[in-house]
Amino acid sequence: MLKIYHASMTRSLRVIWLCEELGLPIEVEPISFHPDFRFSEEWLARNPVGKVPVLEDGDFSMFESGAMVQYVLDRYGDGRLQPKPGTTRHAEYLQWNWFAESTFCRPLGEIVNHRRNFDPPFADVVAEMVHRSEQCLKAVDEALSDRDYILGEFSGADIMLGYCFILTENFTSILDKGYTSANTYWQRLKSRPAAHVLTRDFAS
Ligand SMILES: N[C@@H](CCC(=O)N[C@@H](CS)C(=O)NCC(=O)O)C(=O)O
Repeated sequence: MLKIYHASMTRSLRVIWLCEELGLPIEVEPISFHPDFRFSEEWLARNPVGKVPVLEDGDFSMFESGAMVQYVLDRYGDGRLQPKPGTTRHAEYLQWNWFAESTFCRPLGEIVNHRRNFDPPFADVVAEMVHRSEQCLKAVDEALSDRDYILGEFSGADIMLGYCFILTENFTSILDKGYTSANTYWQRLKSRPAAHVLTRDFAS
């Protein structure tokens, strides 16, 4: 059975949500997000930079949430939730996956890190990262002007983007600045039956 090491509000939610969408059984192992644990020898052996999440499939262990989503889909998805590899549709799917983690989540992650590590956070840095996040939100909003999901039909790319919206909603107020298509999309994602796992408390 797939085992996902999970800390509240972290990118492990992507894998948990994906498995719920696919109806795959999964063991969720709640872990401490405290640096003492994340930089312990035990955790660094699983994630060499002390980050969350980690996925195990039997003896195999991996880090990087986007790679996990792709692995689960390729291995257990039976062609669901992603276009056929090698097609331009699949290229579009990859584009949004990478956009989600390396372009949209990047400034959002810096906002989170600054709030956690600096008291007070560097206001100019946070403002710049909010601005960068808003550029990404605008791009998603525009792409969604004629569709319900980022590729038209729901796919793994929506799960990748969905995590960006969790951070956007919790750590910025840019969703309040309009962006109707993006706001409607986020409500649509959250109302999917499988998305109940996003608010589940796995620690108890
Ligand atoms: N690209 C990585 C990012 C992992 C990441 O930044 N995880 C966050 C939690 S969602 C974390 O562990 N942050 C701690 C830190 O950066 O100090 C992935 O997708 O797994």
